[in-house]
Amino acid sequence: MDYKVADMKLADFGRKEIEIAEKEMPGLMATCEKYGKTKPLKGLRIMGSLHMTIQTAVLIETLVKLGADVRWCSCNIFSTQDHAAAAIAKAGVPVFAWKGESLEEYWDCTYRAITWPDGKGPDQIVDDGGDATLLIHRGYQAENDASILDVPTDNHELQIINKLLKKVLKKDKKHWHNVAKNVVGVSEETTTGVHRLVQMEERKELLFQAVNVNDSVTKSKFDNIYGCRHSLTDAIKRALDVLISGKTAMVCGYGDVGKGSAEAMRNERAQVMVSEIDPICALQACMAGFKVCTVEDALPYADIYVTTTGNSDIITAEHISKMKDQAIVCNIGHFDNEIQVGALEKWPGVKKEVIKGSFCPVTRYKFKDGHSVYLLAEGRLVNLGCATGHPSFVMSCSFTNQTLAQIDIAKNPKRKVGVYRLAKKLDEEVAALHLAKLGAKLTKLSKKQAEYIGVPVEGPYKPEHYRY
Ligand code: NAD
Ligand code: 3DD
Repeated sequence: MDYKVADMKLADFGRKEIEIAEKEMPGLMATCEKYGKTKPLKGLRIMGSLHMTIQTAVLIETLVKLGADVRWCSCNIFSTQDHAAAAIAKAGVPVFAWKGESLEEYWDCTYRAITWPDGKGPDQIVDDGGDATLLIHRGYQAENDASILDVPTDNHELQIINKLLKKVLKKDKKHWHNVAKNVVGVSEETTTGVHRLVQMEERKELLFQAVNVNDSVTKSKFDNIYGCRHSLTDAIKRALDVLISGKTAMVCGYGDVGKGSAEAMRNERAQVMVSEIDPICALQACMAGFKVCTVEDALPYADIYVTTTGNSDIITAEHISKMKDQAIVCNIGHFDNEIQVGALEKWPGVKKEVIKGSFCPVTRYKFKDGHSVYLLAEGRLVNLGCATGHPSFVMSCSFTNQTLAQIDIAKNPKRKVGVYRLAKKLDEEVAALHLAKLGAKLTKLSKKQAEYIGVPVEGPYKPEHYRY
């Protein structure tokens, strides 16, 4: 079977929820309407490594309607919604994803999704966090110098990737060179994945063009802010049914995700503190009424900690050892290195107890002094590990950008290797596609007014560098 999911019996339920989601995703529906006949992705092999949720299922079926030959895996071991995966498998799209994958299974799923039955790879990639892009690039580097796979590392995930690549290398010493040669480009969904791409470009390692979807305004200023504003507290409540009102929350980072997360906690009437490194974001947090301090300052007070930085070691094992009894720690950043889970597991005398399994991971750590702290989703992004992520409407904005990015790559196959963004006009079009659903009515700009402010009557209405 060219798929691997948890339970095909969930397919009908998944289909029902996909149909409901479609009503909330006007941007994707309009894109199917606009391009369904011309099929700009016709015959293109598109592999996706992006949380296998109901909303992603609608994205997948949009890509298929535009003519693509799609294979899919998730980009996180806890984020798959099994009924969505089952519905996609039943629709005939090869998908390799289930909630609660081991890391070995996760990377095996990524390899299976990126490899067509004829042994070849994709023409284009939809990536979220860059794991698919990483597998190709590390495989390519290993074919140039296999010794990189033997460099000692205490990074368990890297050991798993190295082991997988050794297996592939044994079968075909040029596999990844051939795969990379055929990849026209990748569209990257999230902030951390874009950081990885920019670093690869700076190191002159990037092997194909990339479209930065995250920095479309209608992605990061919607998904990252309003999506997290919706899904963060959903996850905390599902995990522990804890009252948030009146509690003290420490939100680490006040970027797009931090802004949405801090607002979410304030909407629940928590007392919200924020940590930041960037003086501008810190000042923004002050202006929004949040107390800006360090994690250390918060330890005697905070009941709930949320990391949102995309950085590493934000909450250390030592921090956790000094937290209040019954404190809750979670991360909503892309990777699981914002909280030092490994060091926490090894903390002298700490006792670990699993409260809930992979359907909504909750783990309790009891310290020698008697205090206990709860860790949600094993430090992985909590909104997809302990809940269902962002709602369909906001994901429609993100995924309309993803679809436009895939069309953009298909239209520019010879574009120089580099990291690109979609035109601002497209950003405005994505926004416009979502207004009617909310009953919003745009004001028409007259020719005279357009001349007065120096913009085209039909837009774009802001300069390229405008910060919303
Ligand atoms: P961003 O760059 O806008 O914000 C990150 C903020 O963290 C910045 O303001 C930065 O100054 C701050 N920061 C960095 N190091 C810090 C430190 N040591 N202490 C305090 N603050 C620090 O990025 P973003 O778009 O908000 O994304 C943040 C993370 O969330 C990324 O990993 C992104 O991929 C991920 N993300 C997750 C979801 C989700 O649904 N879970 C959605 C979108 C993005
Ligand atoms: N992400 C959050 N909710 C999601 C959902 N319901 N389906 C798919 C992905 C979802 C993660 C996105 O916000 C991704 O764009 C990111 O991490 O930036």
